[in-house]
Amino acid sequence: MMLLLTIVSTQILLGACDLGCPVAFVLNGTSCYHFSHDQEEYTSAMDICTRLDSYLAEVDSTIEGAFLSEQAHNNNRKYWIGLSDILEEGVWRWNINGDPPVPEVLNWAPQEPNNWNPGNENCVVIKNDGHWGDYECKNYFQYICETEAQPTGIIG
Ligand SMILES: [Ca+2]
Ligand SMILES: [Ca+2]
Ligand SMILES: [Ca+2]
Repeated sequence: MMLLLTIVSTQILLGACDLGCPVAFVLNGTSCYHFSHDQEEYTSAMDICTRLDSYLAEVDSTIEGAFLSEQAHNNNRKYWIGLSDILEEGVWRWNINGDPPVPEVLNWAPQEPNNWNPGNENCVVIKNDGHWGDYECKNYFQYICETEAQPTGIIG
């Protein structure tokens, strides 16, 4: 009886650890990601992520950053992420919470961020090669929405 209880509770614990994602999102770690096919201006991409109960991706760790960069590289696309210096030039903050990025996740390409002519590059993409660059927010790029993965229930 004791053994049976142990097995059952173990299964419940394991089951509770199974994480799932909404349709059109892929699971990596504890987050779900939607890699868009359409191209949008930055603010439109933000709005679309919000409508999908998500937000433009926030890179919290080097592991997460490496995953997103790998996807951009594999797909050979540029993707907006949720980092900008819209509020204060040169001060990079995540949209979702206003926090600055932790230094170890920064993956700027050489010469970036450069706020290039006309000095109005305030939004960040992960480029095809996986490095980050600042671009004008009115550019049309694909984008990555992120949301927390949710437990799928006690039956894995
Ligand atoms: Ca994240
Ligand atoms: Ca800027
Ligand atoms: Ca730039």
